[in-house]
Amino acid sequence: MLNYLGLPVPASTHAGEIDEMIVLVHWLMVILFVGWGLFFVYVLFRFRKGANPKASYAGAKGKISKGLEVAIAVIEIVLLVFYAIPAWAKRVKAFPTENEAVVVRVVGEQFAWNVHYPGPDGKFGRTDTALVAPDNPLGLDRRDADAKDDVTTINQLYLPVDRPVLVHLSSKDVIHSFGLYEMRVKQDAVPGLSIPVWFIPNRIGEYEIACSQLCGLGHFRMRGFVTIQSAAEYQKWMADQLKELQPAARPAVTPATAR
Ligand SMILES: [Cu+2]
Repeated sequence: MLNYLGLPVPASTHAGEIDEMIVLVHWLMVILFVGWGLFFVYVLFRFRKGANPKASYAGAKGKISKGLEVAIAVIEIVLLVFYAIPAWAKRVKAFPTENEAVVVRVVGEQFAWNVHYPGPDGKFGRTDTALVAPDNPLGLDRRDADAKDDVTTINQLYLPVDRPVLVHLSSKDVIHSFGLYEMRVKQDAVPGLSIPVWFIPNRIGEYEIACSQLCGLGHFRMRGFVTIQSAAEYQKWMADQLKELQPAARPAVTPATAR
């Protein structure tokens, strides 16, 4: 049934679990839709005016309808208790530790995703709304010791494959929603809150970050990318970013352009 549903490729370790639940819910809905449809047609025929000139006000008395109602309720309880609640419990309880995970801040704004890596020291530098500027959308204070090695990107998240990722999600203005469809991740980004989200990407490739919450006129272009790389490629990317932060590595200003 998975193929018929047209779901995006699963690219995280928990994607299979979510898909399994979606498939089960769809099967239940198919059975209910067909069952109720057939029952409706049967009732139209069975209780037609020609055969029942006088209406019965007592209603159905058979045991089958009661039995069916109970059976459907039981199936729904099973889906909730054995699939939905355990899957959600893992999302909100079984967080990876900051040591084993790649920790990153993602801050939504109208209409972009700002990404903030803590750098080799593992500490996010100080940010201040007073420092927010077109070339510093996160308001990162580069004078802060913890901020010196911080790496920032816009609309582009790089992550290594097969390692837990811990995203601290926030927003600068309105409610956005961080949607990684292939990773079966979706979480609202709320101003004033830092909401943790975690997942383990397990498929190398380039995917989209979609804003899944109508957040303003430019909502349609609030689109970022997440690139899942091998551990070596990710290390290299990070090393390149850190190199760019070194003042010495910046291209020297020639006297001609300095004027
Ligand atoms: Cu948005």
